[in-house]
Amino acid sequence: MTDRVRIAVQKNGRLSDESTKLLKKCGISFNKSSDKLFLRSSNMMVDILMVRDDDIPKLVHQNIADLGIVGENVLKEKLLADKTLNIERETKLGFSKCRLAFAKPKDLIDADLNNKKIATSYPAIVEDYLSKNSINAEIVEIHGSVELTPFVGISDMICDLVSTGITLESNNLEECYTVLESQALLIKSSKIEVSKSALIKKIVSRINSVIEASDSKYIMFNADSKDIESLVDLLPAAESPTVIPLANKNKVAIHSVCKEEIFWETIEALKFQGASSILVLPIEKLAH
Ligand code: PRT
Ligand code: ZN
Repeated sequence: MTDRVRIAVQKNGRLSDESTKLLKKCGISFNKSSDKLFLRSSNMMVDILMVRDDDIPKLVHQNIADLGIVGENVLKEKLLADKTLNIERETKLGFSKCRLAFAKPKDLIDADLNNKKIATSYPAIVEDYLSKNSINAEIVEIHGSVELTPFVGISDMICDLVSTGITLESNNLEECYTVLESQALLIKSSKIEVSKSALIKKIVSRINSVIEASDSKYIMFNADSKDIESLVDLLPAAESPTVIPLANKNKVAIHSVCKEEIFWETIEALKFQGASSILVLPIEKLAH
C-alpha cells in the first residue's frame, strides 16, 4: 500500500468547489482537472480522489480513501442502508447546508403521513423516520425530479432536500416536517495505517483550524474607558479582549477574537453604546 494519504471529494456538484477550496486552504496544492479521477498534490503526500458523493462513504469504509467530504444526508442514508459500514465522523464543515424535509402539494389539505405514498431518494432515512414515529406509509424510491412525482400520480407527498425552498415553491409544494439538518462533513476511515496517521492527524487539525477561523472574526474599536464592560458584553463568543490605552486618557482601543459571525445588529448595538472606528476583519487561520 502507498503511504500517500487519499482524500475523496465530490467531482462535480454542490460539494465540489467548497471541498477543493478547503483542502487548498489547508496548504495542499493540486490542480483541479475535469477529466481526472485522481489528482496528485505537488507539495504533500496527498492524492485527491474525485468521485460521486454517493461513493464516498464506501470508499472511506473500504479504506480506499483515508478521508472524505460528504453531506450528512448521504452519510446517514448509507449508514442506515448498510449497518456494516464503519466510518468515523470528524468535523462539520459549515457548507452545503440543507435539510431533508417532507412536503405536500399545496392543495392537499391533510399533511398526515399515514397511508400516504412518499417519493424520496433517501428511502433508508425515511423508513427510519416512519418507524420511529410509528407511521404506516409507502416509500417510493426515485432519483431525480422527486418534486414532480405528486403531479404524475407516483406519490402523494415527497421527502427531499431543501435549501432555499424555491424548488418546492415553484412546484406548488409546501414543507411539512424536517427529518434531518445537513451540511458537509469530514469523515475518516477507522482503519488508518500507522505510516499515514501523523499526516492524517495534521490534515484533520488544519481542517479544524480553517473551519474555526472561518467562523471567527477579529474586531477592533475605540471607546470610553467607562464603557469597556458593557461593550465587551455585546461581543458574540469573545475571547478575553485586549484593552489598549489611547493618547486621550479616557479612551481605549478594544481588540478581540469573536468565535461567531458578527452581524450588523451587533455593530449597530456597539455604536449605540458609544463604540467608534469599528473594524471587523476575517481570520484566515486559528491555531491553539
Ligand atoms: O453527481 P453526484 O452524485 O456526485 O451529485 P448529486 O447530484 O447526488 O448531488 P448534488 O451535487 O446535487 O448535491 C450534493 C450535496 O449537496 C447533497 O447531498 C447535499 O448534502 C448538499 N445540498 C445542499 C443539496 C442542496 N443543498 C440542494 N438544494 N443537494 C441538493 N439540493 C437540491 C434538492 O434535491 C432540490 O432539488 O436542490 C433542490 C432544492 O433546492 P432549493 O434551494 O430550491 O430549496
Ligand atoms: Zn449523488
